[in-house]
Amino acid sequence: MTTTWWQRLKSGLKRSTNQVGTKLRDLLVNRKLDALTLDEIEDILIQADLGVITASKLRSYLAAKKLPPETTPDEVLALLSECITAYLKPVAIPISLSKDHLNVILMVGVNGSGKTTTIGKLAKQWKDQGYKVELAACDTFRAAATEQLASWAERLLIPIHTATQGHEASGLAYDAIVKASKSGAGILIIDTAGRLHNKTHLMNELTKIQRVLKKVIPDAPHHVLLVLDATTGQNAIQQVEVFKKEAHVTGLIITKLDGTAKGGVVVSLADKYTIPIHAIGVGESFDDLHPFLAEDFARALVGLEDNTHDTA
Ligand SMILES: Nc1nc2c(ncn2[C@@H]2O[C@H](COP(=O)(O)OP(=O)(O)O)[C@@H](O)[C@H]2O)c(=O)[nH]1
Ligand SMILES: [Mg+2]
Repeated sequence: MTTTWWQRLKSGLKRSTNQVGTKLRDLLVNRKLDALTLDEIEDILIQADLGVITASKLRSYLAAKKLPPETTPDEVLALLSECITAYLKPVAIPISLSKDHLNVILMVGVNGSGKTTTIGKLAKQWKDQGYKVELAACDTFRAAATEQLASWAERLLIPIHTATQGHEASGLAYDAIVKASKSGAGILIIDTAGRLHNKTHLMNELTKIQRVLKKVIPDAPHHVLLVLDATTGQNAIQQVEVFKKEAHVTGLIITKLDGTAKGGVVVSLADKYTIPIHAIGVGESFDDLHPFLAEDFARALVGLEDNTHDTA
């Protein structure tokens, strides 16, 4: 199982690994770790979207090591991955769920970031763990959005709360939480719209949804998960800024790491914010969402083999 994940992660991160690990390895062959080489390492890290500040910290970390000339590329990459792991570890936190009450999960993020797909993946995992999962299609702006979520519900044989197109999202959220409470559901996952071009309207809608949820369960939503598309690279930082301020984000899920060389943005997010990174998406199928594991991610990113599991 873990081996399978490591292989999936490695192949999912292939483009980012080429951008970071392969380039660094090529650079480091027969090179001293002098100021020029350190500059070039920093440049490669910036190109892979680790961000200027994080890349500069990693450069300083390596410089402070004063590595002897015989240091091998593998040793340098191992040091880098240890430093990256240290940045990732404090935020690599699984989603906490209670078995004692209804867990209300609000999904937010811009259009196309992967909210609806991620809901399908989470619902499948949680259903498999024995939770009674229900969905609420609160992206009522587009009829297609409801259909997309409904098709996940159908495949998973789980209840879904829907409304007609244009219906007020917060009204549906209220009905859904009332019904889910009555039905004895363990988890209610609420999908939302993501029209960031109308930011004020979107943020008002998200605020209103959170307000009506609290009328029924005062500490709901228990999680506000911001879904970020890794292919947008450093733009993800701007999205965190907006949603963190307005939507009280409690955790991040980063999708589409399989489709980008910009996977370094995950390190940048971990370094800049204390917001937990719960899970990452490395593909479109049910199994392509996995808890975010700091060391695995760091080692895959710099192109090292897994040193904690037995890989053939
Ligand atoms: N390759 C890849 N595609 C993904 C991933 N997550 C979502 N997608 C795709 O991204 C597109 C937009 O996803 P969707 O869930 O509709 O985004 P939403 O607008 O935020 O609800 C769809 O084509 C998904 O299949 C992922 O981890 N990897
Ligand atoms: Mg959607």
